[in-house]
Amino acid sequence: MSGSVLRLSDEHEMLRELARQFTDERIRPLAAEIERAHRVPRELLAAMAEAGLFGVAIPDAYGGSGLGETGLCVVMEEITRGDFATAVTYGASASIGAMSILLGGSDEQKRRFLPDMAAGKTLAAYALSEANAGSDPGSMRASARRDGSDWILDGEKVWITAGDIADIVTVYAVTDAKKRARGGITAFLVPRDARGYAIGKREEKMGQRGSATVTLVFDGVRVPDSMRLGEVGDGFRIAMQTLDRGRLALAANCLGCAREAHELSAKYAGEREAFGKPIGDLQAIQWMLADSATEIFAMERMIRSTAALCDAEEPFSRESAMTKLFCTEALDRIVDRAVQIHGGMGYSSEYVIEKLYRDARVTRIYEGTSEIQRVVIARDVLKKGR
Ligand code: COS
Repeated sequence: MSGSVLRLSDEHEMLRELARQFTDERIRPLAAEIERAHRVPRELLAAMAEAGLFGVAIPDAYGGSGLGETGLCVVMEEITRGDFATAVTYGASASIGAMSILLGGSDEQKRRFLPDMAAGKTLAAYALSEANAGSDPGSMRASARRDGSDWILDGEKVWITAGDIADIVTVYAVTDAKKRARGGITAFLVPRDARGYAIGKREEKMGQRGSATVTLVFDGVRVPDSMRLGEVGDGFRIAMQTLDRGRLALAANCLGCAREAHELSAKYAGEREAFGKPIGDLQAIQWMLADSATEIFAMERMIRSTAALCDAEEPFSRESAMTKLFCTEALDRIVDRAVQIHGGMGYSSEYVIEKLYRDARVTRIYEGTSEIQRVVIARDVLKKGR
C-alpha cells in the first residue's frame, strides 16, 4: 500500500500476472470438464505446484515465497476466475491446511511439514466441522485420549474440502470435555496412511462440484505426541485463527468470481440487442452494472486492507469477518444480476453464468455462515463499544 491508494507491490503484481496466465492457459480450458467429472485433475494441481503457487503464503524460512496473505488473496482471486472448485481445492492445502501448521506448529513441525506443502508435494486439509457441530465447533464429539506417549483419536469430521486427496489433515478433537472451546480442544496432524483413518461419504453439491467434500472417519487412530499441534487445549484458538485467514482468502475467491460474472455481463450488455439497440443502452441494465461495479470496488478494498492488517501481524478477526460477510453477500447479488442481465442465456447450463451462480451460493455458508460472521463482529462491537 502506498499513501491512500491501495496499490499492490511489484512482487504481488508479478504474482498476479503469473496466476492470471496460469488460469487462462491451464484452468479455464478444463473448467467445464472439472465440473462434469466432479474432480480437479492431479496433473493440474501438479502444474500449480510447478508454477510455485502452493507456497505463496508460506514464509521463505519454511520453503515458501513469503508473499503473505496478500499474495494468497491475489492467487485465489485469479484462479477463481477460471474455476471456483479448483481454487477451493488449492485453498484447502495452501490456505487453511498449511495455515494451521504455520499458526499452531512448533519450529520443528514447520520445518518438517511446510517445505513439502510449499512445493505442493504434500497436500493438506483442515478438519473441524462435524455433523452436529458446524456453526458451533465447541460442541464437537471427536475425541483424543492419551495412551503412553501417543494419542488415540476417535470420531467423524464432515464437509472436509479435498479430504479425499489430502496427504495430511489437521484434526481438531476434544481432550477435555468440561473445558471444550476454552482449553478443552487440541489439534493433531494425521497422515493419510494412519491405521483406522478412512475417507467416507462424498457430498453431492449444488455448485463447486469439481471440489470433493468428504467425511473423514477416525477409528482408534494412533498418532505420536510429536503430531500434536500447539499445546494441549490450544486447538480451538488455532482453529479460529486459521479461519480468520481462511475467511479472508475466501473473500478473495468471491472477488474473482464476481469480476468474472460482472465482466461477462458488461460484454453481453454491449452485444445483445433489444428494442433496436444494445441492452446496455437501457437504464435498467446500466443500474445493475453500476451496482455490481460499486460492490466489486468495495470488495477489493476490504480484501486488500484486511490482508495488509494480517501481514502486518495486527489483529484482524473482526475485519476478516466483515470482509467475508460483505464479499460473500455482494457476490450473491452480483451473480444474481449477471443471470438477470443474461436472461434465458443466464439460466442455461450451456453458458458459464449458470455455473457461477451455483458456485457462489455456498460462500455464505462455509467457513462460517453470514450469521456467524455477524456474531463475531457484534461481539467485538460490544466489547469495544464501537
Ligand atoms: N482468534 C483467537 N482466539 C479466538 C478466536 C480468534 N479468532 N475466536 C475465539 N477465540 C478464543 C476465545 O478468545 C476463547 O478463548 P479464551 O476463553 O481463552 O478467551 C475461546 O477461543 C472460545 O471463544 P468463544 O467463547 O468466542 O467461543 P464460542 O464457542 O462462543 O464460538 C464462534 C465462537 C461462534 C465465533 C465460533 O464458534 C465460530 O467461529 N463458529 C463458526 C465455525 C466455522 O466457521 N465453521 C466452518 C468450518 S470451516 S469450513
